[in-house]
Amino acid sequence: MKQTLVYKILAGHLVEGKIASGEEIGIRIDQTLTQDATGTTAFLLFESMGAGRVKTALSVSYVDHNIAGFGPENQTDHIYLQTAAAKAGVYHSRAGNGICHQVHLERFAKPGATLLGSDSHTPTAGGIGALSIGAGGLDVAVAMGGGPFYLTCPKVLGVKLTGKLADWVAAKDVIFKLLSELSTKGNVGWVAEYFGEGASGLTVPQRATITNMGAELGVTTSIFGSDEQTRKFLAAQKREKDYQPMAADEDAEYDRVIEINLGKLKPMAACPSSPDNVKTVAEIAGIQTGQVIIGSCTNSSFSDLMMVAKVLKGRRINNMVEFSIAPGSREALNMLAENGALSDIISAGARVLESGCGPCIGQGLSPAEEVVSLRTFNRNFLGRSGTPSDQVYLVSPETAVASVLTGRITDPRELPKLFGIEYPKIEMPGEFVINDNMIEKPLSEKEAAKAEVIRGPTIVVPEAPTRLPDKLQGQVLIKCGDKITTDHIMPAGRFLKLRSNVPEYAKVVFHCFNEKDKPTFAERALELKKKGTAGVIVAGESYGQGSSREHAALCPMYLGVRAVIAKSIERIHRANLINFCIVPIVFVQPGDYERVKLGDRLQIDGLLKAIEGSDEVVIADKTSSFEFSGRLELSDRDRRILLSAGLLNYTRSKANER
Ligand code: MIC
Ligand code: SF4
Repeated sequence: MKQTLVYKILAGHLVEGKIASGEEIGIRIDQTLTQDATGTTAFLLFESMGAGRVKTALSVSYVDHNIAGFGPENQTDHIYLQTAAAKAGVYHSRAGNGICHQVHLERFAKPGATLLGSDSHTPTAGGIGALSIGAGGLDVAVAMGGGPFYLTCPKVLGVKLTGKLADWVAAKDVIFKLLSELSTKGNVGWVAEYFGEGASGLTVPQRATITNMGAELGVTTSIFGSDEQTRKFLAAQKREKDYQPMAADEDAEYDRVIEINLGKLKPMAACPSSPDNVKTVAEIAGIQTGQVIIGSCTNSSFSDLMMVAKVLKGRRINNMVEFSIAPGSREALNMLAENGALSDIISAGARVLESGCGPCIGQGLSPAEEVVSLRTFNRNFLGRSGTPSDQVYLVSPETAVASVLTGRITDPRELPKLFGIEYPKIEMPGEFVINDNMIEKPLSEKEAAKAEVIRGPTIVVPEAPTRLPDKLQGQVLIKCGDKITTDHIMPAGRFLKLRSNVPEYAKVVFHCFNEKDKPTFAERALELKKKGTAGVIVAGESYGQGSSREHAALCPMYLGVRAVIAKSIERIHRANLINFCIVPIVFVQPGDYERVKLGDRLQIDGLLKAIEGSDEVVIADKTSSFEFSGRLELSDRDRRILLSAGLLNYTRSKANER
């Protein structure tokens, strides 16, 4: 059969199962990446598995999220990660060296390789032809120890690109187009594979913008083939040896094909507060903006920033706009500094931030209450900026720079008319300026044996889950609606520094739903836990969308939550729930969602038996006196993990068997 590129790479890495959509498969992982906000837990769990040295071809630990250093927690994490990585045989990219996905694309990602990362935007590396998947830290820790990664063999969506982007229309507009058609819901179990002559015309950084934001569709990953563009990029990064051409077979069969004519696209924006709330920029043009930020792992490459510098050269930003740039990597920042473009950006009035996630994850630059903020990021969930009622629009760098000059949302195609600016075509540099001196090499096995791992006092080893009872007696602690993101469940922003301390971080579970002068979710949950009653979360469609943060399972688990009953649950979050022994249950009749009320006492008899071999459980609502059915969408492995009290225990018991 003619194969898609995704299936070729999966088949080449298959260790368990068979390649057919819907089947559970285990694949060998070549590379892993962790970042600091998920990485401390990943490394603590890796250490507690007793795995010693990593068994992958390459593992890299990045520090990019928690770098502002308000209080001792951030640097304590960095020191721990640096020493733990060195001992475990892992490369370590230090704070300031850049955002994990950007740096990985530049320095490490390889066409045809598998990459598992503890961050949902790991598919950025799909821009170079790597099969790259985001997962929870514990799954990554297991892969670091040489274990396979298990996933449902996906369906493949072919995205056929034709034509060529017009001037001022960007790669970001391609993914906006797709988000406007497919939305952020209902794409679980799919991957997006891009092909066609339009795809061949896109550079690797452009492709990476598209695969990065595929995360917002909720697909398992997104990928482009590896071709002449890929070779050129790798050669310019002095890594041509990593190049190999990769493509789907001609006439490969896709489960669905969508065609996008690049030539017909217009500048677009994701309006507040969801990445799929897409409109054309022309439709929203004229809205006053008070903040513009260019950065994040989606749109902060050297080429993006060069375009911005060329537009700004000799000009001044609008006096009512606060403008910042956060280059994605130190490589990009350094090159802008060397060629003078940074000076053009600074002279125009930009504030230059560190190379890191920064405002994308609410680390500073929260807008004022009424201010419209334009960002080249990938997520605009309400409150993620740090301002609870924020109005964040996601745009391309082209739209951002046009708007920073006018102070209003501006279609960049107006720039020639408004300011006489011609579209600056940015050629990919023939050679990037390479400087890896902020990437620490791991210690040799001999040196590592003697090396100490420094774990400071703000790092607390997370508690392991306990076994599930056969008769689950619980109470509904919260009833939420559709599209609850992991940002709702576990806020980042000013709480991000608590990632290495679950008892502290757990205090802010569902923080955005807590009401003044009323007990918080955490207080109510702990009260129940003391009485031996399980906490239950009830939710609508697409529960747990967004990030890979396993704290959205780990912290509720710590508070005594044992089940989530929702209309649907997103892939990474669902896996995290199982890994931390919380049972994911899907309403068989979506109408039952309406009947279950906050505070209802629920009972499931024979839960363990059901997990062992059934696809359904019967849930008795003791308060409202009715029963309803819940679906258990579990693979055999999921069942074994739940019955072993979570992935860590399961991995340990498998190791003991061996
Ligand atoms: C995000 O963009 O939400 C993050 C912060 O990068 C997360 C990871 C995390 O919460 O640490 C992600 O995308 O997985
Ligand atoms: Fe960092 Fe934002 Fe990218 Fe997440 S989406 S990795 S917070 S830059």
